[in-house]
Amino acid sequence: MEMPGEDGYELWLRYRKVDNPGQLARYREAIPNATVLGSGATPDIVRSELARALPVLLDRPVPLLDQVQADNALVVGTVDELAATGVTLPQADCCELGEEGFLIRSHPTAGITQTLITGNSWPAVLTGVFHLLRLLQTRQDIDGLNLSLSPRIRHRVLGHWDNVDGSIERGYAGRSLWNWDDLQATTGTRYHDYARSCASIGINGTVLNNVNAQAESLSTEYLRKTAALADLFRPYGLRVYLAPLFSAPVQLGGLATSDPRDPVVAEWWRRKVDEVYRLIPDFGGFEVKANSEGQPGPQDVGANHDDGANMLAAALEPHGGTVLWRAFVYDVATDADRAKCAYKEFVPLDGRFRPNVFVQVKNGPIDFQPREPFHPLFGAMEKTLLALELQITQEYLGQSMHLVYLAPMWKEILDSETYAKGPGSTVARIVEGAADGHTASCILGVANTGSDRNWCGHHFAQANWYAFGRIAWDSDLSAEAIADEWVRMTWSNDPSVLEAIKTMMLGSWEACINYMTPLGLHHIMQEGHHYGPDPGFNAAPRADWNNVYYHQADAKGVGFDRSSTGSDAASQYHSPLREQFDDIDTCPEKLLLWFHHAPWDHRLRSGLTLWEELQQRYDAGVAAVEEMVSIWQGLQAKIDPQRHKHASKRLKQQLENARLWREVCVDYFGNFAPSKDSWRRSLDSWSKSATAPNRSSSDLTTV
Ligand code: GCV
Repeated sequence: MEMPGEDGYELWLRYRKVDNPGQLARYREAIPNATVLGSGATPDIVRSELARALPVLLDRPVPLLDQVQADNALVVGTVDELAATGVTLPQADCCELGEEGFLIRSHPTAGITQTLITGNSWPAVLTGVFHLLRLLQTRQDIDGLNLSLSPRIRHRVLGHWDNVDGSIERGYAGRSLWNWDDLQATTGTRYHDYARSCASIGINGTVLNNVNAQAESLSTEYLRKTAALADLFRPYGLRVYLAPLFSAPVQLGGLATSDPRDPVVAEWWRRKVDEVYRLIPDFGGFEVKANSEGQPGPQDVGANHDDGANMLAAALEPHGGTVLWRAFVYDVATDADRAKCAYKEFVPLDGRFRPNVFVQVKNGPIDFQPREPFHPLFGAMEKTLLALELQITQEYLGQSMHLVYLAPMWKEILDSETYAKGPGSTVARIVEGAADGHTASCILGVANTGSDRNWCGHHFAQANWYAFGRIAWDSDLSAEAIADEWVRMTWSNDPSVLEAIKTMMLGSWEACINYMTPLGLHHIMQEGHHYGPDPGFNAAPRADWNNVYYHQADAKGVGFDRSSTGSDAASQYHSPLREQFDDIDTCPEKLLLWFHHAPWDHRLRSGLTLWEELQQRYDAGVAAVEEMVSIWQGLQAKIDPQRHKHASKRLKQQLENARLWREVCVDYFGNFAPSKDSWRRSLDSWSKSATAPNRSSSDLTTV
């Protein structure tokens, strides 16, 4: 019998009957009923989630009891509420949880074993409830549970690049989720489902608007709309943030300047922030893009980043708000190598930011490329709070057309040794604050959500939203473990489906690198929309917007020389990395062309020359996508037809694109390489049907 079609709306919160009879019996025995203590919006959300999930998972009614009785099986409440029923947990256990951690514990009492879910706040308890449901969804053993889980990063934020007109910058899944036109009137289910999904993976903040900001986001009219969303999101533990336009005092306030050193400007912001907090008492703060890609900022009036960030921070500080000041700057006057600019601008400011300012740094020094080394600011500003910015939306990685599971990339970054304080000072430990003794910490992911029914355009792009939340909560989780959870929850617990999909996902990032930008190549996508290949692009108004700037291919070789014979960006890293990156023989091959202009006949560890290896990588990338297509075809009978067909179409498109990337890049670089013949050998076997993608990114949301 054919399975009913599914549209992907449920995401990973896809509750289905536990199919293994033994496990089902065990779960039924453990959870014959549930009791949610307390009253209020969040306890009600917990009740409704349990009422939605348990009867389906256990395939029978699971009464939600009002009262605490001796035979309560699953008891959910805060530490204080549990204590009021006579269940007192050791003080040390409760303190350890902090405000957001939760505890799930099997608790033998009066002849039965209860399962307790508790925490010091209701949002923490809600996260715990989702965790227990995840254990059921992924068919884990729930006997003798004793889990105490707390996040190591305090602010775990989604950044939406959504404009007030409903469009999304770098959005590939339809229009904005926020319907600004009738926000106050509407309390749509979709808002709740968004917040619910965030809560289920521990995301606790959301920046509602684009960092390429519009002044009107701070107008009273929009603040009221923002407050309506904040009210909806609050019970889910989700705080809203905004991205203000730095020159709003001029645009919105009618002042003559937005100079942060001017007391009139500071006062304007203080009043504006007070207004925000009157409407949204738990407002998270501001994410600011200043003096970057044409956005206004303090440097326009001769002030600097610290002046701007601190002025906003002073206004937010009495209310407990935070500034996320982005370090995505690359003024050519700072350095001719774009990769060096942020470090040169920000390192001299270390120690000058107020305690509620994060300098928010992208994972790599250019711009969310398929692979970059970690940003050298990590490990270079020990007196400053550094937030890590990741991009969930796949701007440079095939957008919502390509299946690319990003957790392995994020893990590579987080696990990178910076050597700032010797071994162990990884990017993760710096972001968590542990390496430098900071107690505040923040990670932000640029969201990939939109109005498409399946939220993310590609069913598999949902995995990246999920993985962001899980990694933000616990950066020690492996990409494989997260994929395992997500596949079980989203697709199936059938071992053959699970293993097949995990194989596709876990190889997909390296495949994408190989068919787009192997060996450290970067930024050779088509101009503007960044979708397909265009390594020869050389018509931009500034050098570092041209693709030829990034690969520098010539008769001698290819790659950007960032060693000491070139821009010396390698020296922005700590020893021993700087020496390792500096030397072509010790530089990791995955970053070879990032740091070196390598000769075409340079020998790689495989024994191949650079030119041969480059072609081999392009071939490997295409072959990996062919394999993904074939694995997915093999799953047809085991996946619902609607989602299978949707993903099939996109995988075919991905294969076509991968072949095109190979053809265009090998052809282009072949013009510089010593012998074209060596690659022509494989040309005949390539698909000739591929055509250059000639579409705007908005066309990409439909298959
Ligand atoms: C929001 C890249 C993107 C821009 C984005 C910018 C940023 O340059 O292409 O769309 O703007 O990064 O992160 O500010």
